[in-house]
Amino acid sequence: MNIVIVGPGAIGSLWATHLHQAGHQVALWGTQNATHWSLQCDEQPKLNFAYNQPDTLHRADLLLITVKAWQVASALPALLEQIADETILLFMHNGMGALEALSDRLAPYPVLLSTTTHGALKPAPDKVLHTGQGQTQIGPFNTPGARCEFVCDVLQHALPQVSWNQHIEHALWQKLAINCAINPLTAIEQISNGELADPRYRARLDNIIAEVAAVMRAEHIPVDQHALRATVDLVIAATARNRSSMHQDVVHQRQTEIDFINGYVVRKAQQHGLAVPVNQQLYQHIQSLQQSWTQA
Ligand code: KPL
Repeated sequence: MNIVIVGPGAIGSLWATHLHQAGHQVALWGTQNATHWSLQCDEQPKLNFAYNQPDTLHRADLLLITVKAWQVASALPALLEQIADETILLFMHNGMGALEALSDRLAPYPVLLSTTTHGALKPAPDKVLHTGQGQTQIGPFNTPGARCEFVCDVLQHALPQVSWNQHIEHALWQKLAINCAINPLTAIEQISNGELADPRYRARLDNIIAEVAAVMRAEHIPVDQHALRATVDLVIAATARNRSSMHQDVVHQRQTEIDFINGYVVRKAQQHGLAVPVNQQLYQHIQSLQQSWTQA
């Protein structure tokens, strides 16, 4: 397939190298001023990719869009102008709600959503490290997307395990709950994921998950609150030495994904008349941190 990776950060670069190795024609689309880009995954040979070449968009069968949730709305219009109506759009990012305001514009295209637990790190612009084996789920955002289950096999062949989930929003909510619990707390406290196992964080983690579970129930998303809470502890243990993406964003004073993580929960809670004070407080804390950098 002709595949363009839009926003080749750590996860995008990981998929770029694996899809290339699986025999696909892969190109990159990003913010650098370049026409070619090379990438090396772990100790594999360096691979060369076309970069920001409009003809790669014109003939793309699949766009794998790995920009952050808050970048989707600004990146998408220019891309849509350059692709064919049959081009499949597959989004892979933390958080939810990035496509809500765009669903009319996306209606003609087959659109897929995904969530992955692979770990990746980009220590240099041309280097990506696969730091943890994970799993990927993909599923449809709209009716044309529901006919694209074969994309699951394409991805599975390149970087297993990949499964098709007809109700991908269920998996996205599960991941959202995990991010609501781990990301803002690690960012505010400036701690690694593993430090959240300290008993002093237990009550706050319990409350975050109880609030998210209440919103999930209101949204008719199946949820077992105790299992979800246990999953958060498993992720904390499995990623103990990692710094969460929001912690890293805060350290580097970069815009975070808070609007699409706890912010999304707060907006959904408001729609259902639910109070989510702990998520609201975390949302406001990260927002005020962000504002302090832009005002400085
Ligand atoms: O997705 C993550 C993130 O950092 O954004 C977790 C699961 C918390 C791992 O660090």
